[in-house]
Amino acid sequence: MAKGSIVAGCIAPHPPHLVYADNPEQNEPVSEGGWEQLRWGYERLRESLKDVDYDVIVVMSPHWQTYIGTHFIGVEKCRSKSVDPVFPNLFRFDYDLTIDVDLAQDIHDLAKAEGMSVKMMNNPDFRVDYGTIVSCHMVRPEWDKPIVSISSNRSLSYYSVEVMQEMMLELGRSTIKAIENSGKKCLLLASNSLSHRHFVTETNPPEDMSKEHITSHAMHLWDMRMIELMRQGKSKQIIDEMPEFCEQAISETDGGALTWLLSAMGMPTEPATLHGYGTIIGTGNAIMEWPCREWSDE
Ligand code: 2X7
Ligand code: FE2
Repeated sequence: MAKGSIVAGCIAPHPPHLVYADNPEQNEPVSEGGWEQLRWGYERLRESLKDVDYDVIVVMSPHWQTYIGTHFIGVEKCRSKSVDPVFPNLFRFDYDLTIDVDLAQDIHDLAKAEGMSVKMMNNPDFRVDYGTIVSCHMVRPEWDKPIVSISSNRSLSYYSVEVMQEMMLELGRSTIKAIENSGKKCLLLASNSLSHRHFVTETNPPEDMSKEHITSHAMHLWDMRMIELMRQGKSKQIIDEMPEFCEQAISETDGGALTWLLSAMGMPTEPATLHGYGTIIGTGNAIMEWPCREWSDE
């Protein structure tokens, strides 16, 4: 069997506004559009992946928060309605998805063997979080690929950003080992915004783009700095600057997804492609792709 691989690693932000603005049939609320820069960015990412052959999407979301270890959905079929607890007016989405339980179990087992605290989530009534759903929907609206859904262990809240990063670096190494053993081609998604300071009131209508902008110049500077580091392939520097980024930009990378992604890809020095950047209720969001399939092994 050929070794499995990562075809691409992406940052795929998940504000429910993006699905709301796209008006897919699965979502109840109806909009007049909005957040086009980001939705056009997702279009460019989908175009880039159009002819890429892959078997499974592996996604980590900061909105499935677990406080004792990292959890993996271990139920093959998940079907329900997902309602965003903060934006029920924007996101009431009927989902019907398939989990690649074998790959989830393999990542779980390898991480466990490395001493990590991990758990398979076997509750058939579990409601999948909106971060996982929005990122997967925006990347692959056909819903024709199984996914591996990984929780965000809030080790930053419990311990520190350094502990969070050590754990996510290990989880990334276990993830790539499991993928290689599986023989599968995988698309990896870190489902998160960059700077994460948001407005506390909503405009009427929510898609009024005349009110949308970054919350502060400092947040803008942080977002641009991180995007430039990604575009220059400076993964190690991103890891080194993560403590300041999480603290000063209240970044949603605090959930560990970006650290996990960079580690699984082997800390790439190759440049990432920026497909789009935009703000949502003041938060900074970048759609990035590391096209690992184009890198040679030599
Ligand atoms: O989950 C989110 C987010 N990360 C950023 C902005 C708005 C809503 O939801
Ligand atoms: Fe979020």
